[in-house]
Amino acid sequence: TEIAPGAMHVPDWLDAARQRELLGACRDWARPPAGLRTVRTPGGGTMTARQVCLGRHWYPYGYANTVVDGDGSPVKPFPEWLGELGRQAAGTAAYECAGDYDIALVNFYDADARMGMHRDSDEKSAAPVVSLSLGDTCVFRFGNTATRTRPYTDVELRSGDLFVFGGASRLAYHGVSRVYAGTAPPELGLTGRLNITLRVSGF
Ligand code: MD3
Ligand code: FE
Repeated sequence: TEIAPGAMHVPDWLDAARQRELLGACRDWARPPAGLRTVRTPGGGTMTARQVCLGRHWYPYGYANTVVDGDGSPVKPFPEWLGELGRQAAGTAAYECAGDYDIALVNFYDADARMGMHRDSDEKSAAPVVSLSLGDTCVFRFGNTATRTRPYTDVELRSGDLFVFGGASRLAYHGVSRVYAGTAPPELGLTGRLNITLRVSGF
C-alpha cells in the first residue's frame, strides 16, 4: 500500500521464521560492548526508545565510528546478509537500490516508549530507508515534509511489517505515537516492540 508518494507499507513481509531469526540477531546486537543504550538529546532529555547501531553509530545529530556518547567501543559491524535483506526490501517496494545498505539502527520500545516527530536527514544518500517491525503493534505517524504537525496519516505497524521510505517521502516527518502492549505474536517471545531501519550512509 502506498501511504504517500514513495512511502510503501507491506504488511507481513517477514514470515514467522524470519521474524524469529531477526529477533535473535537483535538480541545478540543488544549485548555490550557497543550494545543497547539510552540516547541523550542535546536539550538534556532522553529518548524513551533505546537503541543499538550497526555499521555507524548514530547520535543526535550525526554518525560516528565509535559509541562516542556511550561506552566508547567501536560500533558493531553491519553484516552482509542484512545488506541483502535491505536490497530485497527496497526492491519489493519497486525501488532501484541507489547504493549499498551499510547502517542499521535498531530501536527497542517498551509499552511506554514513543518517538517524537522528526526527520532522518543525517545520511548523505537519498536512497530509501527500509523499516522492519517486530513484536507489539504500534501507531506510526507519517507526516509531511514541510511541518512537524498536520496533515499526517496514522498507520498501525505490526510484527513482520515492512515500510520503505523513498523519493518524496524520504525527508518526511514521522514518529511513533503509541505502542499497544501485549499485541506481539505469542510465539515470537518478545515483550515490547523492535524496529530495525536499514540505511545507505552515502559517506
Ligand atoms: C520515514 N524509527 O529510526 S520506523 C528512526 O519505529 C525511526 O522505530 C521509527 O523513525 C521506529 O528514525 C519509525 C519508520 C520510519 C523509519 C525511517 C524513516 C520512517 C521513516 C526515514 C525517513 C522517512
Ligand atoms: Fe526516523
